[in-house]
Amino acid sequence: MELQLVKGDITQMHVDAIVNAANSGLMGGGGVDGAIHRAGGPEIMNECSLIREQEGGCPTGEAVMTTGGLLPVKKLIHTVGPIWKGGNNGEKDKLTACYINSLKLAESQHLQTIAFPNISTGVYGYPKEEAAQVAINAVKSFKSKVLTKVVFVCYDDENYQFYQQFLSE
Ligand code: AR6
Repeated sequence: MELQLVKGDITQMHVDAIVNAANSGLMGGGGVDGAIHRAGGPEIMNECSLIREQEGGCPTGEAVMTTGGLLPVKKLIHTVGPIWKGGNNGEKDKLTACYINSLKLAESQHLQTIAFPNISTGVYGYPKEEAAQVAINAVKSFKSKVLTKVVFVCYDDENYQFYQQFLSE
């Protein structure tokens, strides 16, 4: 499984699956969630609403799947990162679970390439340096015979620099 680092907008990625940093109501919002819904069109929200009706949304740390709407991907994986509350409230385990559960879901659908944003490092306030370490460790610990490539897509310079540093170590 190759690990790749890209600086830019995740909606431009040509991969089998893009991961969205959603909220547990799957209601859409700002940040990467807003960008994905804008680029992917209203069909994605229709599918999210259905999941909300049938399953009550998506708990923190878990992941659900929709189609990619107008995006050039096979699937969208919506995962819900933890809101940072100081670090002693299970944030690290929940953020790890976001990455692992997204990878498991991708694998279950025989998807080979997947792109992640920097989950929880925007409005949810997870410190970027720590979040980068959690993300990289989680992905490296996941041994897959199906997935061939995992792309970390960093939108801001700060995240990009932490990923560059930790991926080269
Ligand atoms: N492509 C890739 N990364 C992006 C993009 C983009 N187009 N736009 C922003 N980012 P956030 P969270 C980065 O706030 O902290 C939403 O309203 C950004 O630089 O999107 O998990 C949801 O609905 C940041 O590093 O997600 C939830 O309510 C990273 O995406 C809530 O925010 C994550 O920032 C989730 O908060």
